[in-house]
Amino acid sequence: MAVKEYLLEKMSRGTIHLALLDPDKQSPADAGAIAARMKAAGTDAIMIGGSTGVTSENLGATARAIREASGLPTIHFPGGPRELSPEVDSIFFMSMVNSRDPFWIIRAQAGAAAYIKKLGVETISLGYIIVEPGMRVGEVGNADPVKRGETDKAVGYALASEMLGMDLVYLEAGSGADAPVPPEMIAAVKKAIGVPLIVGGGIRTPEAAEAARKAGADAIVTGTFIECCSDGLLLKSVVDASKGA
Ligand code: 1GP
Repeated sequence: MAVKEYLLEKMSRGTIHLALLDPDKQSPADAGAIAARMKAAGTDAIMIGGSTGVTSENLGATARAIREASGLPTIHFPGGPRELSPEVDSIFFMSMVNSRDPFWIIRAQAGAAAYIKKLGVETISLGYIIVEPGMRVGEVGNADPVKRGETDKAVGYALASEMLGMDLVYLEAGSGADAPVPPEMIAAVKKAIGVPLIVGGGIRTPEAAEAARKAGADAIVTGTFIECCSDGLLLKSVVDASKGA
């Protein structure tokens, strides 16, 4: 089954959990071990990416190790147009819709599209909205972050993404954010759009995951937490809270 159909089918039955691994932060073998641990904890797919230090080589090697160790679908979460690999099952073909720089809105994608088509990697389109604090990805992407109280602005970007034809919308507080996207913002965006909503950034407790799920997130992403924590029960508690299990 194509990854998009796999995700849509799962999300039609409830909130899913996505684990994010940065290929620049550990060896492919270690990434494989983490992916296997996350599969045991109940995660649904593995996103692979980071804002800096990702190359086609470490991306490809990491994707291969994750596939072999866990069998979970891999989704490339690109930090730029140069790191591409045929080893991933799919790619979030994303636009940072609130970037100040046209490069991150459409030019990077235009530069990479023909090569991605040649590689034959499945693309899943995504409107990527940076919410403050935005962290490193907000800086790298020259974002004009949506402030935590600017719910209407988040709704506008999300709805515009859907109207432009995006398969998914992602509300991103940034990796390592001290506070995740506010539940009120998640709820308002979820109410406004018809496509699934991904939420990530700063989610590292069962309480935060549960708050995002109850507010209406269709997919919850955790990155930093799964890279730091090797306690299977703790990992499962966050995955379970994400999925309402
Ligand atoms: C970043 O939303 C993801 O793109 C994950 O953030 O590392 O804070 O879990 P964390």
